[in-house]
Amino acid sequence: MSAISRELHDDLDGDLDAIVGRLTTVESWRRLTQGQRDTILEARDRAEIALERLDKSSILAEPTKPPPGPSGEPAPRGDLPGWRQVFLDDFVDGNVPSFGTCDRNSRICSGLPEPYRSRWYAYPDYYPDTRQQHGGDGGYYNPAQMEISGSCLVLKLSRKDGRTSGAAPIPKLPGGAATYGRWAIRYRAEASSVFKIAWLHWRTSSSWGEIDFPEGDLDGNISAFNHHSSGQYAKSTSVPVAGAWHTCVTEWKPGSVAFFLDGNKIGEDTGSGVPSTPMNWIIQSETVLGGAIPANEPVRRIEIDWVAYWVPA
Ligand SMILES: [Ca+2]
Repeated sequence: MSAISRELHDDLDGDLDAIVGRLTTVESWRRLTQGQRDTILEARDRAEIALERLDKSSILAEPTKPPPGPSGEPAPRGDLPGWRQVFLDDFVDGNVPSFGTCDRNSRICSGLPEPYRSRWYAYPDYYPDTRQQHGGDGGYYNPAQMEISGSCLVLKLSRKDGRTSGAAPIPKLPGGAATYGRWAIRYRAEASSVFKIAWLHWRTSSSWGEIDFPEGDLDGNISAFNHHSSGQYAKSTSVPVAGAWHTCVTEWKPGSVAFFLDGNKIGEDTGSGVPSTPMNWIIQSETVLGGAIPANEPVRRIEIDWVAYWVPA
């Protein structure tokens, strides 16, 4: 039973008791004719039957649990010990065919209606990806090729005539860049030798640093990194990036960055390179960095079933 329906039901029930109780006090009752008494008792019986029906009706039925979503693992709702959830998108607020064009100043994507508009921004289509910046043969992020459908955010990566269309959605997390946090994402990717994911947190301070997880080519394995100005922490796995649903969680606390893959801790950096200044989260998906790649590659999809974020409690 929903809270509102329960409240309505209890109000009706309470009113009925009060009315009948008041009318049937000895003094009031005495003043009534037998006909008036019969009318009141019949009205009470009818109201009781109506309440009983209301109890059994679908209006007051227990709300059905949200479906688990395409990945079979429902979005994590609520706080956890030590963490307060401040962002969750399960992509169940309607389908969106395209993010459209994204404006770097307003951080608004033209194709996104609310509530997604307030939750998401993405790199605009003139932002070069990492390979384009270094070798000139990568491509650009293309928000027009992102959609929301089937309870997922879908990134459609493609390559045509030597130019990649990647995707870099950015959740608009309450509070913006933050120091410490817990980020979780559930995704499935199609394999490809042309694209990679480097879903990362980057430092907003002048001191360079990046936490990347999950990172890997779409035909490679999942790795985790904490890069910083004096070195890096790296952890590789034998779990392929593509082909199956995975849940990746990054927990960043004072003196520790821990990485969890499908519920198992795969690594933790407790070294001096653990950052202590604010970071932003970008779901950066782009051209692989190494090796020769074909000029054309058909669309490879990355489905993201849900995204969640917690701040320290
Ligand atoms: Ca979903």
